[in-house]
Amino acid sequence: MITVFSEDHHLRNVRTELYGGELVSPHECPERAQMVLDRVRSTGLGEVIAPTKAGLEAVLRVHDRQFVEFLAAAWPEWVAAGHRGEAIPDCWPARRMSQRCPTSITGKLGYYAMAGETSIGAGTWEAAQAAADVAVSAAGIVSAGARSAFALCRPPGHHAARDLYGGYCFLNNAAIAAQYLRDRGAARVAILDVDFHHGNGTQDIFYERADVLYLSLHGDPRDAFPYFSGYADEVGSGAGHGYNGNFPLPVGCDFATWRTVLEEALARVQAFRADALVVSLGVDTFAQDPISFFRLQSADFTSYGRMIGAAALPTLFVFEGGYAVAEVGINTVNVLAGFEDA
Ligand code: FKS
Ligand code: ZN
Repeated sequence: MITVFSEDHHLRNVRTELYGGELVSPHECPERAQMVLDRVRSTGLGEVIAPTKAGLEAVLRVHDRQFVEFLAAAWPEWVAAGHRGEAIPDCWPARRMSQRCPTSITGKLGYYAMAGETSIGAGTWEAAQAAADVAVSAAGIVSAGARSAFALCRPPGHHAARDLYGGYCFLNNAAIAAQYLRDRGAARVAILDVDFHHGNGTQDIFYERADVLYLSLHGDPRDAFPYFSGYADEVGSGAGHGYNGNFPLPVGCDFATWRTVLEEALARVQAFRADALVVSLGVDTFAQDPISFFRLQSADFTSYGRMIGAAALPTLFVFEGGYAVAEVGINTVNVLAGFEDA
């Protein structure tokens, strides 16, 4: 399987994440991608190639232009406002407040953020663009006929909606890739989100559409980020009714339970008769993950990679979360190796 990777992910290297009332060193750090790349190489998964710089065309198929312009200008505007720290929102358009976008950069941050932990710094926008390029290039490989490809991108994407960033995400790499596959001729694309967290952004982007099926296994939003999305009764609306499937799972969920639910999700992918599958591949379901509460072991990642492989669809893996840095490469590549083994 070809891996697409850009060194430009290093440009996303902020110092702060708002966590537990403190500014901590971010869980979503450059070492994560390095660990996965090292494991891709040491296991001989396949060739590693750089993306082609695609520009914003594919991004704008999914994201609002004003949102993209906001992301591109956020750091310079924050610096110009004279702030010393990294850019973090501190006021949101909550219930019964105006939903107009302010002129002030602090106001804009609140307008476009779905969460407050994710600092913006120098290079954040450039890295987010590189991640989208990685996803688009990898989607191009699948749409050209490859059985699979791996988009090793960071920052991750599945919390980013048409006009929202947060949860470590800026551009929705998986959604951009899925739309790209649609635009290149796949009539039906399924997105299977196995990250521990619900991909609220991906759900939102495709919520009213029947051509892209979104299915997600994740920590129950009553207990887990993003808290306000991911309930089982969110099934899609309008033409998209029935084309969104959420499987919220409880604290301590082990592989025996998780794999049964994955079987159910894969059966829905088959019933949908998908032409291509995009997997939002986060490995924060791992028992030792520092911010999550499922109990998968490293060998379980190989097992479920085989299950995904057995679906026998052209498959694009898009890297998302996973914060047990020492094992993030092992667990991620276990999924890919299991897939190839199927
Ligand atoms: C819990 C705090 C949660 C934010 C967690 C973000 C998770 C990001 C992710 C992604 F794939 F996008 F990277 N803070 N008390 O893993 O879903
Ligand atoms: Zn996650």
